[in-house]
Amino acid sequence: RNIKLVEVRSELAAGTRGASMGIDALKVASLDKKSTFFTKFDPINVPDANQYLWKGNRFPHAKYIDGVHQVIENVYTAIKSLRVEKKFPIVLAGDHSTAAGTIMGIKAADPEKRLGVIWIDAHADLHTPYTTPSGNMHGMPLAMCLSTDNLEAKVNEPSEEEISYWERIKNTGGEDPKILPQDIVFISLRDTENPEDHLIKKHNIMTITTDEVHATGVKEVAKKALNRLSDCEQIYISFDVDSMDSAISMGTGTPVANGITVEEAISLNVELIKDKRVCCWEIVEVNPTLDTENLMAENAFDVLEATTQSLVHNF
Ligand code: DIR
Ligand code: MN
Ligand code: MN
Ligand code: MN
Repeated sequence: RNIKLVEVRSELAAGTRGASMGIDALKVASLDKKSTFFTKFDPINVPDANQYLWKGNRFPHAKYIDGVHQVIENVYTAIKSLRVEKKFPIVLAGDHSTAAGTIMGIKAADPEKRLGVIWIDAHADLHTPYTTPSGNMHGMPLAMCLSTDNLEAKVNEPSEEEISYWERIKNTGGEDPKILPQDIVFISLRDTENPEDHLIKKHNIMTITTDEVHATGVKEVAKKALNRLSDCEQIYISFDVDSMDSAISMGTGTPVANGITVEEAISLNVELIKDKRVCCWEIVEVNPTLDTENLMAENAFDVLEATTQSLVHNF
């Protein structure tokens, strides 16, 4: 297929600084591994808004939401036009918030097609400014796409300005929700807060645990996830590197124990991307400033390279 590499160097929405360097750490990893991967693609760069970091944050329940809004609009525009041209975006991003722009762009290019999401992540990223424990907007992209405020589980009192930016973000690419909650599948989810659990329970969102991946194997898990999305005509896969176990993921902002292995991550993504409905794949949250060696990026690069190879070989 017609692959287009997309680079998004935003780190505004992560709680720890440094995720904007994740893409370059992946490139260093590819050189150390003597891979020609990055010579094969001519990437496009989506403008970030990391200059907002220097102005300081004035939004406690949605940090840097003015800049985050700008980057999501940029990603939305880039992904929409790639999808209109029937390109397959492989997105390399910093913090996970920008995945909302990716989803909104995919949806806007084919608004009549039902879009499923496979979210491989330790976290559910279902927070809103009304529920976030941290104010970090990388915990919010799926709520943006569901267009929910989750007021039933409200814990914060966001300001008028925070709400006004939040409304604008949710309405990027149109007011309707971009996805249905039943069209999300979580894999290796293991670090959620009560307001997220509320949504997962209320909408019966499928969650495949790490133990299930270990026990039944990657092929069964891939089949189960893809079957759940049998009514979807398009599928987007979002791979947050913190889905992998904290033993091999120090180089990410929020490592969590009991994650999948790098081998499982590779074969899972290789398997999933064989489904012809998959139209975009994204990898996020590598932060080399938190690593001693470039181990996180090296593991993440192996997933990126193997997944892309699977995509190329199966078409
Ligand atoms: C937590 C952590 N749920 C929060 N979220 C992370 O702050 O919203 N998402 N790390 O990737
Ligand atoms: Mn995430
Ligand atoms: Mn995560
Ligand atoms: Mn947490």
